[in-house]
Amino acid sequence: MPGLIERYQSRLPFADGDPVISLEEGSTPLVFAPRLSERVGVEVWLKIEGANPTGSFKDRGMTCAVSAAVRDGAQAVICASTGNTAASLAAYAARAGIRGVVIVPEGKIAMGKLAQALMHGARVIALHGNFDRALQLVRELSATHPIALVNSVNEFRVEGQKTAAFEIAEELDEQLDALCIPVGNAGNITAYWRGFNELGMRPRMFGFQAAGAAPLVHGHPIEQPETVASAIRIGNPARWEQAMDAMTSSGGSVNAVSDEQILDAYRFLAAQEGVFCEPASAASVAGLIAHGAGEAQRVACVLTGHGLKDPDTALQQVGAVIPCEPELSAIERAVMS
Ligand code: AN7
Repeated sequence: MPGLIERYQSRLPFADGDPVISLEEGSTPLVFAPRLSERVGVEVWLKIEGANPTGSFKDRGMTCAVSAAVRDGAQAVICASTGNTAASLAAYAARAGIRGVVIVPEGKIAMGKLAQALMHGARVIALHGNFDRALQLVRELSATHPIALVNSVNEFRVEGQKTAAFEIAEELDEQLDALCIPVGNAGNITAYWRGFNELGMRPRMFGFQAAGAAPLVHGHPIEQPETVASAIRIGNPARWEQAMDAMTSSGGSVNAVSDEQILDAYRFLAAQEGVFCEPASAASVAGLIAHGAGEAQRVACVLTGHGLKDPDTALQQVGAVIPCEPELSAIERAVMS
């Protein structure tokens, strides 16, 4: 499959001959979820964004943001991140042969994402502060230094991420009643809404935030957001108004889900659907289970990142392995009991 700039060039702000930094992102599976559909009583499809090259939806935005940065002559790119943007930036900067710098909240990003950022050769800076403070600082820094900011405040990120809506539309023949999606910094819900609008579609947009990090639900920024879903541990989303507009003008809503509900959906998807996503991604399904999706009959849930990103949380949720002596009788007992 071609990368998404190539696949959707006529709908993206790129011209023939522009540099394209791609890892063949996009074209991710949209998988029917029979057990989840039965549980909630509507037809549910899962958009598996963990199948992107670095394991999250961020690659859609990053191919565009880094390609544009290279086109504009940037020698370095920077972001604040709860982890996935950092991993994606690092990979695309490596691919482009430019410097990558990421600022992450110290001790608060999942192990897989940290490993990715470091392996791809980015400079990883651990801030004694949260994501919101990190974003504030990189905005100030990039305003006065020749370093391109590729958080989703960057328009190219939203442009790239809207292509996921195009893919869902193609696969479902534009027949979709509602979209369930986790909301952190609110770039992705903004992007999906833009994508659907460009096709003349108006599915209800249901955004879900972790209860301890739910500024849009409470209507004010949260000073110290907390949740097991570290990717969406964000208290002051950059695209606040656009996200609210997507939800209200589509007839959707924003709701909170507890960590317990998130983890229940996380385990359910892995054990009952064979789909391993990260905790933040499971917020979309937790929200559908807890709050429903209005009158919708056909729903898509966006699973934004791969479960392997966060092995620590996974291992805390499951039983222990079974130790065994290397003898047939022992293995018989272990397997059959
Ligand atoms: C798995 O990486 O903000 O509402 O810095 O990694 O567009 O922010 C990640 C966000 C959902 C929320 N699911 O999307 C970052 C970062 C996963 C994520 C979100 C994120 P937005």
